[in-house]
Amino acid sequence: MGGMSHIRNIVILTGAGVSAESGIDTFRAGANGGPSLWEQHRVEDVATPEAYARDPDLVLRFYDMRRAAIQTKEPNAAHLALGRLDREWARKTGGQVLIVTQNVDDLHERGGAVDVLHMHGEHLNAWCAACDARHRWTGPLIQRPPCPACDEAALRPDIVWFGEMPYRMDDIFGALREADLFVSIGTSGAVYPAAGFVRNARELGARTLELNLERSQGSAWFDETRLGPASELVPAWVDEMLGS
Ligand code: BJW
Repeated sequence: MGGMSHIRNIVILTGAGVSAESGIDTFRAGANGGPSLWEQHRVEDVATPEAYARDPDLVLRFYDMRRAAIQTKEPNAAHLALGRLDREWARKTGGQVLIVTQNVDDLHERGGAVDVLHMHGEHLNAWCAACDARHRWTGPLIQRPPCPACDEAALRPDIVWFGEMPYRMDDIFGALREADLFVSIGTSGAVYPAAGFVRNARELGARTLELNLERSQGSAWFDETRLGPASELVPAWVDEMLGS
């Protein structure tokens, strides 16, 4: 990429493709993003407030299973490279890196990243619908444990479902306004508002780069696209950025 020396502030958007090589399934399979199935249910039918109201046991069972599964997974070379960039970029350039992830696993943190914004929530949090408290939570929720703060049995996964407002949108747009470079890694561009960030970033004057196994739905909005597995593309790009 030319003009690298002008780049100070970087916003990185990550999606399920970054964690795929750690053994965590992506949401949409195939080139045109057909939905993946879980026990005959599309993710669009489990990850909604309506599904939770209709059949809470089904939804809690789904998230209990996935909360347990991520704790058996390890960060891969892409997470480790992004962690290195996050720790070293400010010292090297005086600029800032913000990792905005749609992922609800904790592999960026375990890969050494410091500044991670989880716009779709986190598997390892429970949120109390009665008192609004959040608690780090590694065990199951299906037995309706009481909230440690208010004692109500109203804990739900701290996950942003379809129709709910993603977290910290003001912080994300603040960072996009300051960004010189926007990089999208391993996301299909199927889910809004994240899918629109490339357009927003571009209109706000940032260069835009996509790293993905195959082109995303918003691919035409990127100045540059590199195709391949994240575990190879991301370390190579981070080496370029850090000049190492
Ligand atoms: C690799 C790789 C490798 C594989 N290396 N790459 C009509 C039009 C526009 C919007 C809407 C609409 N109808 C409804 C909406 C809104 C809706 C939406 O977008 N729906 C779409 C289905 C159309 N969005 C919402 O409801 C959001 N809220 C909202 O909009 O509030 C109002 C609002 C508006 C404006 C501003 C602010 C607020 C909430 C969305 C919540 C999403 N939640 C989920 C589930 C939670 C997590 C969980 O249950 O575990 O989040 S859905 C699911 O999709 C998950 C993901 O974060 C998200 C994105 O998926 P992602 O990460 O892109 O994964 P995949 O599987 O789609 O793609 C994987 C990619 O990796 C592919 O590209 C592969 O090529 C690649 N890959 N292996 C590199 N080794």
